[in-house]
Amino acid sequence: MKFNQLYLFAAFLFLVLGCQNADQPKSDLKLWYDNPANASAEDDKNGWKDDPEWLKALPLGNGSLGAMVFGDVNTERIQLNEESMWSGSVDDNDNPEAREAQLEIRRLLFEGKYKEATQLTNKTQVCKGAGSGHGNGSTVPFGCFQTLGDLRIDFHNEAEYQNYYRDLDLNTAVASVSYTQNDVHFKREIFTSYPDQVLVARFTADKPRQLSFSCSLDRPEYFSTTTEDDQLIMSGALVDGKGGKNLEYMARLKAVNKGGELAYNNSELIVRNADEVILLLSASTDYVLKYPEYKGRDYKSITAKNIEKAAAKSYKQLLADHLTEYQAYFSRVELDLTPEEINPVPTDKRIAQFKESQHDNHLVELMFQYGRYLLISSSRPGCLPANLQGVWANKIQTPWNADYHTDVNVQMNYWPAEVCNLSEMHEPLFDLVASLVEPGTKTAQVQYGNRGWVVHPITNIWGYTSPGEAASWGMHTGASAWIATHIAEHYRFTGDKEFLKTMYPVLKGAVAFYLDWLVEDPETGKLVSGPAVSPENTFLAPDGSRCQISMGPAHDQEVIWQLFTDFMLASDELGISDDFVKQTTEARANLAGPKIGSDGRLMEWAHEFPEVEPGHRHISHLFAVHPGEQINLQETPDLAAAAKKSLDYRIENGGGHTGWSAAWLISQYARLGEAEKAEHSLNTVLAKSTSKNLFGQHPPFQMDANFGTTAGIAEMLLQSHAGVIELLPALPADWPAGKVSGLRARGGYTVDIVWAEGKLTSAKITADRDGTLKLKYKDVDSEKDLKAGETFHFSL
Ligand code: FUC
Repeated sequence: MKFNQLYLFAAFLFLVLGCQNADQPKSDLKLWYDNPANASAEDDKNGWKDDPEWLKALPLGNGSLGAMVFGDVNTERIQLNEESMWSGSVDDNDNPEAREAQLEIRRLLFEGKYKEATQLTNKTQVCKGAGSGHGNGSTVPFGCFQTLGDLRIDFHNEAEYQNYYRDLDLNTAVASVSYTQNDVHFKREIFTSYPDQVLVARFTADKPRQLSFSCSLDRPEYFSTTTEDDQLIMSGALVDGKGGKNLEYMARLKAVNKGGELAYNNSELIVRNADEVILLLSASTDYVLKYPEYKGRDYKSITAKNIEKAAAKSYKQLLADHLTEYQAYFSRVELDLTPEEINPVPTDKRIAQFKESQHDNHLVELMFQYGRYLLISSSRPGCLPANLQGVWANKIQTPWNADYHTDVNVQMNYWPAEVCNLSEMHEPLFDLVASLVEPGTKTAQVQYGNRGWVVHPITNIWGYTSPGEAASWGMHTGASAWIATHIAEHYRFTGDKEFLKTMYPVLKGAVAFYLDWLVEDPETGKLVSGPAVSPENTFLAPDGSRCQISMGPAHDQEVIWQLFTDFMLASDELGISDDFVKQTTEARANLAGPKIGSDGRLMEWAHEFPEVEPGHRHISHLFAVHPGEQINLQETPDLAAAAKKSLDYRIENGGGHTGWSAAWLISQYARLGEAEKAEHSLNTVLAKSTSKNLFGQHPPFQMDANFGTTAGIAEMLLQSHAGVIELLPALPADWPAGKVSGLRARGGYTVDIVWAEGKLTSAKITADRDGTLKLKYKDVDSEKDLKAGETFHFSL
């Protein structure tokens, strides 16, 4: 095609695309759509059934306030959440019977009587009472994280509309909606502000006096609305699971208009003929993360003050303060995986196309940054940690109560925090862990007569630390060790000694429990944990019965090894070398370690049992590969090879079939240097476990897949768990050229990497503090002493 023809064609293309909609995405870090989510669709009453329209809505969050924007035209729905909207209450589920039966169970297990031991464990070791209600705990004391309610906006207008567009811009954390109706161009911009603790929604039109609508607030149960001081107020109390009420909550809505009039009645805020309207919403509850009351927050005045303060600011100021705070976190990391043109189709169509193409590197960039966005939006300092659904849920009964599952799920939520340069977002997890020490100490004492504190596979905002209500999953005794390993991880990245000093007693308490819990295996003389499960997995005992309980499952052995290792590091860093540290060091040396089975795979249990479900979603015996450090290519190549065999076998038998499980495989294969297999697992998440709004799918919706995917992509580009910083350890052929900046490495380094034709071209490593940088790229190793703030430029 000659130049002028080419030129004419390009001009024609620009015209077509350009005039389609002035609001088309300028950068590729946007989720965008050319159709709304249907705001009038009813949510399914079944808590476990996803609502397709809700999974098209776009999430906003400031750590405590969550919102899902449907972007519909004639009626808008903004589904609301507040992080502490939990039914339930503090309850005592510790089982004093457990202690007595423990010796007998251990005797049965060491004699190989697994069926009898599992039966006795189900009889004596599980929690007293309803526990989590088998994941349906909204009406039992365990409770359930649930919707705050809905802000519904009715424009009382059924006219046709054109030029529809909506998006969520990850660079600004602002959702927008725009369309033309009756020759008027309408726009909405919505964000949740952390500095001002409000949701802000601005409505504009390109002609005066065009904005007329009514707003209402409601939720499925236990609410009333009133009007006070020109605010629409929804409030109420949730059930305590014991026949009464417990948590109290309030949401306040205020409108600030330019032109037109406002009116209020007890159930509505009405806007007539305005030029511009700003809606401000604040919400809070009486919840406080403090054992044993967990109450006392003055939510009425907090919400009133938030509204008052926000109403005194202009929209411009509200937005500016929000951007300053949000972008300070988000803009730290950039990822560019391809020079290719962005695929100019709406996000829901891109995901559908990916199922076929299995190739869209910009979509991988978007997913990577989306995980960072969701963590910032659901886990700000001073807030509760991200739960199974982050901070977003539209039901009263949410799957698994949207609680904090500590047998992989909440840990996965925080795998991106450090490496993806969002260390502050880790803090809510440490607040939760620290708050579990008191109730966990009681559980350790009552259930087992042990020192220290313990948590099992589930917890909630009411300090639940007892086992679950069924042995098959409820007897995960490695949970507190696993969750406590986040403490030293935070320290390895930040070097924050004050943090380490503050959390040392928490770490020590976790160690104390296991020093009392571990017993010598009469066969090997090694220390083993049990009665315990390999999370939620079942084996066939020699008598053919299906069992879960054993002594020394690999998972427990590995998380306890990591906990002891972390405690020894913390003690060393703080200059503590007392008897307790000595005991811990000896105990670690005497722990039963990872073993390779006769088929060359890493053994999941202390004995080689046939698996009931060879493709099980949990890969708990591979904790030592990731997120642990006990097994790695550098120091334990044989165990690493066995681990790879276990992974391949799991997948050959259907493993990785839940979003989080496939996401974990990305990091596992990356740690084993298997780039193509890591990318294959990534593609599996994108193709099979990703909703139209890019929310992860278990199914149902579960957010850990988002966080696990973001962490997995980082793990393919940078690793630092084995004492060296490894550049591009698992770079797939599909990412031949690219760059990443702002990733973090243990030892306190910020790392930028550029590559082309599948090879490293350069790297920049900046040190937070004085130290010796150990760097590795393929078989090139280098070492360099760096001063705090100094940057090392590495190239081949
Ligand atoms: C564990 C997992 C399930 C689910 C639940 C929230 O029980 O085994 O797959 O993710 O947590």
